Amino acid sequence: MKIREKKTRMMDQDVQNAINQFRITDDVISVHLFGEGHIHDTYLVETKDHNPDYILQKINHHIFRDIPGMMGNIELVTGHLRNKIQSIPDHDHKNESVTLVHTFSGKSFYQDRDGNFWRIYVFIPDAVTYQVIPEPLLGYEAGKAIGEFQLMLADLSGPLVETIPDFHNIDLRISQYLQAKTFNFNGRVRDVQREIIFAENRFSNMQSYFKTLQQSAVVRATHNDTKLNNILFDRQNRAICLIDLDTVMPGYVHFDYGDALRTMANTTLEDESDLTKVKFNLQVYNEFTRGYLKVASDFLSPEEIALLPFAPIYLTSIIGLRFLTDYLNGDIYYRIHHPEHNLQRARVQFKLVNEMERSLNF
Ligand code: ADP
Ligand code: GN1
Ligand code: MG
Repeated sequence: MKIREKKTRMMDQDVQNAINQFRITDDVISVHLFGEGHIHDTYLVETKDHNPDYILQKINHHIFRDIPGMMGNIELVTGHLRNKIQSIPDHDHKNESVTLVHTFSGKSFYQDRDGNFWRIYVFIPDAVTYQVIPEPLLGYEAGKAIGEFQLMLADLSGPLVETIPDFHNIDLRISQYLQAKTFNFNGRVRDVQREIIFAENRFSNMQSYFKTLQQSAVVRATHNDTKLNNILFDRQNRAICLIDLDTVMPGYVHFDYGDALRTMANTTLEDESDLTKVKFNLQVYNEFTRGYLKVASDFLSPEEIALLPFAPIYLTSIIGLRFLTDYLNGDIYYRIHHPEHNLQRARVQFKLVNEMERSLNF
């Protein structure tokens, strides 16, 4: 691969060096920051013929502590998904999986001299991601896609590493929150009294729900980060695939179902500043559930199905609590674009929880 000098003159040396490690045969013509993820530095790498383009990511290794383990998971999962998809009779481009590009030494990631980790995926062209759902039927498509993802992984050969241990365990999230509240970085605690009361009032319900999941639900290979912008859609709004496979690990289907609805059944953005716009969209909830159960009712146990209704409240509350904790910690986890960003995100989640509780009768 040759990087054309003129157009890439301004390219960061580290980015250029990272790209050079991977098996890319076409000339790179431009590299720029891309997407709306909160965790990694993501770049679109365009090549001369766009056949293909690539997604380069500097992986956040403060959050993901076991990069070889995580990349091993992703290799296992993407290989398995590709085999499954290819075995579907007359499959079209509608069903895809992300594809990793390997380094010249055959690895799925590259670690540079500063200790940073990089990886490259083939860019899936003509795909759209949404921050807010454009129409309720997209919920149906997304529900089916998440059900199919779980179904395809049901016979995964080999165990998955827990890339972030206890990711959706409320006990862990409460203890991290309490630590942040006690430390009280920048004295922010006094500004968030209402949010503190709202969250703490829900702790015991969330803890009992999590305990019930541990007692009655099946541990499966789940995605664990099924927010709307982690699904690619085609121009006809059919789901192409789930992306962001970093948190694919053992979990409960309730995490995927709940996190999807946290974003899809919200009538507005995750960080909307006008809280009056935050409403729970019951039609999307119904469409999503219909699509999900169309696939998942074949493999879920009756106990698992019975535990689905509280999952959107659990996930929205836990993500709200994590945003609040990060605000109290002085914004060390999620990428923010202004000083109150995490607080704004937390407030949206809590408002949505309120709306969900009313609509779903909890
Ligand atoms: P983060 O963990 O930071 O959210 P993601 O892996 O979700 O990072 O990637 C960020 C964004 O990059 C996605 O929301 C999507 O828009 C885009 N993206 C990631 N992988 C691909 C891909 N293979 N093809 C097309 N777009 C992609
Ligand atoms: C992060 O990686 P991204 O931006 O898709 C986070 C999720 C949160 C989400 C909130 C590894 O997801 O758990 O639900 O932000 N991912 C990680 O938008 O913490
Ligand atoms: Mg993402």
